[in-house]
Amino acid sequence: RKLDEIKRPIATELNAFEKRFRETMRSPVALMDRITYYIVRRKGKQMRPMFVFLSAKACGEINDNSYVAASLIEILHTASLVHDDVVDESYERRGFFSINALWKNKIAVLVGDYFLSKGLLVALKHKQYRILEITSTAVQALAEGELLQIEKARRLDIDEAIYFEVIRQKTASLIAASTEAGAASTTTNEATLQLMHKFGEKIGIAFQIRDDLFDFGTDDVGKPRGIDIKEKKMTLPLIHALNQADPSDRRRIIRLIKKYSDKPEKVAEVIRFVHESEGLAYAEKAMYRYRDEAFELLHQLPESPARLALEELVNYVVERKY
Ligand code: 2DE
Ligand code: MG
Ligand code: MG
Ligand code: MG
Ligand code: MG
Repeated sequence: RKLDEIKRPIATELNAFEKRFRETMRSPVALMDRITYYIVRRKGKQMRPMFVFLSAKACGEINDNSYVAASLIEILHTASLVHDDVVDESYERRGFFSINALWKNKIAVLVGDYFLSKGLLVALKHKQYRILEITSTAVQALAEGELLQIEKARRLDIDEAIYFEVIRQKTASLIAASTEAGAASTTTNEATLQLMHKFGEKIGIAFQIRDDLFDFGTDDVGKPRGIDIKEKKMTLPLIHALNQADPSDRRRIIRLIKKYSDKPEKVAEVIRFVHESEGLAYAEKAMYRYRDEAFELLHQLPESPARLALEELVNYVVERKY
């Protein structure tokens, strides 16, 4: 099903959220306001607010605190992407120029800092300490994941275990915080919160595996290919392909990534190598395993329209084309 249909049980809330979010983000500093406007106009698919509200609804009645959770998550997500593009020296985001591309690193760093503090203050203002704890824990994991990734990318010594650790921290932690914080806005049952955290973590891992598959252009539409290889980012399809290769192929491919990852024809050769191995099928299988584990957790909640929509959102995450 399409995203709009999945949104249906929370359509009113999402619309109200968007308005509130724009208000929250206002700043007396004109430059800040201009950049915020630029970002808000190019918003993504709003998957994280969807996870927050659907999780809230699947565990209780949506209330003001659900909006606090959604705002906080969306602000932190935005901050993390602004900083991520600085870290990755990436000049494009969602098909548009990134903040660092338009305003340079100095400003992008400050914008990210501003959003981060703004987000934390939203939770404090409403005295939502549990939600503040959940999200702050996620931000810490984001930064740790990024650092771990950089540390390992330098030596290309990423094995499967490290790969999963990196994506658990840099991507899954924030989706886990979305489902958990959403739930925390409507229930205080710690067992449920733990369940919703694990549920989000499984989705997040599946989400990142799908994203990493895009880089090899398994589907004809969507994202540009080979960016991760260019950045020497070792992702699951490649890691598996290298594990299966004989030593001479392995050395040849590693050398290409190490020395020639700025040459498009060499990147294409690495992509071809992964296509000719079992790398893509292997990563897809892993992704579906995480999806199934997410479903198993979700099915411990009582049946409801929100639970059903969450299930469809999970399917959307793994089947999406961009
Ligand atoms: C995206 O990974 C991961 C983003 C996490 C970034 C977190 C940082 C810590 P990708 P894409 C920088 C700072 C956090 C704050 C300020 C809240 O693989 O392809 O680079 O979307 O993803 O660029
Ligand atoms: Mg990036
Ligand atoms: Mg990054
Ligand atoms: Mg990517
Ligand atoms: Mg991405």
